[in-house]
Amino acid sequence: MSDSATSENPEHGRGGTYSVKGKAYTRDTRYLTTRVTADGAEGYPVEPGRYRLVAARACPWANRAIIVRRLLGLEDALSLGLPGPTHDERSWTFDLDPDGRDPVLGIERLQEAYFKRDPEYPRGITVPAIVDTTTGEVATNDFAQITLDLSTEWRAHHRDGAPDLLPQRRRDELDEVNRRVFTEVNNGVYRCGFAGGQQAYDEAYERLWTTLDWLEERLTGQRYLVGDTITEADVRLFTTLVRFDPVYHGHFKCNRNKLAEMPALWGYARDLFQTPGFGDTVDFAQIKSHYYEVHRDLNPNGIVPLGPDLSGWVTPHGREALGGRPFGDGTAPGPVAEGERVDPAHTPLR
Ligand SMILES: N[C@@H](CCC(=O)N[C@@H](CS)C(=O)NCC(=O)O)C(=O)O
Repeated sequence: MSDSATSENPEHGRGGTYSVKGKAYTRDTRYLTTRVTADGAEGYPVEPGRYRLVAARACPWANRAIIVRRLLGLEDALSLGLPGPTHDERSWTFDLDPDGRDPVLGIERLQEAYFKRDPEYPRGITVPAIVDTTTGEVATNDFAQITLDLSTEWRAHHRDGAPDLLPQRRRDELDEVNRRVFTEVNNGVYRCGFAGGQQAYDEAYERLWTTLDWLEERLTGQRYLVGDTITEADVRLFTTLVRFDPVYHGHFKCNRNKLAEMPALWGYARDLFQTPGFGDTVDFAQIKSHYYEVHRDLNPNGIVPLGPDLSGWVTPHGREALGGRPFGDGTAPGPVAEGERVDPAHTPLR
């Protein structure tokens, strides 16, 4: 199954993050699939300054887009709107912005941009979403396609030295790894967390750990997931790994091991975390606040745990010994753009 496949599963609700008693969790993968493309064939031509990426730091799917935008140096071409970490059943809100409004879109709730696109929009008001600032409407919320298009359709606006996150000669392997990582890991942790019964949970847990063991083995001998440079596959795995011990291990019951007990995966995750463009997008406080406060069906009193200790994220990982060229023929991104820095109290990076 493609990770942007259409599904007509009647159990899908708004956004898809909920459990149904006795049932396996299924993700709603019906999106606004119009794309922002260089030729504008779908009504949304790439134009620097025209679109706003709305991407909560808390959300793993949105975090992908924030990382790719930064690695490719698209900050000036595509602005970034950051809703706060929590949302109610109606929508994500811009509660971190002055007056509770996104300074570019002028809206309080992301829902307003979805309703501009379709006043009857029936599904989840999800991040990431790319909003057309000329109309105020959501152009796309197809998270899997968004990052691929940032690499390909937005190429003319990449920074000098932007890495090739989708190397053509490795494309088949990349797609295969991405497919497995999506179904078994990115979505696999949700399948554990939102399982509606013991059997569904047991099956989800087995599937998750089968693939985490496969990844542990694969990453023991190689620095990155596909080839010897950072690719889209690393971005996709990283956003799940960085949430693993703070959230998925406890809240989603993915608790055979902590990430920190898987030597290759832990080294790999720390290596990426310490690479410009990865850890500097991660806000651990917002991540914890989102999951523990929003999923009241799993955590009725909304208590946000104080742990775990995050200091390990900045310890030496030794992965350089495996070789690899992080940015291939490109270069690391420069400092984080003004106004986009993660609150220093929410990260161990200094
Ligand atoms: N919509 C996509 C990915 C994006 C997504 O789920 N984002 C979550 C936050 S991590 C969201 O916006 N949820 C709001 C909702 O479900 O109403 C999916 O469910 O596969």
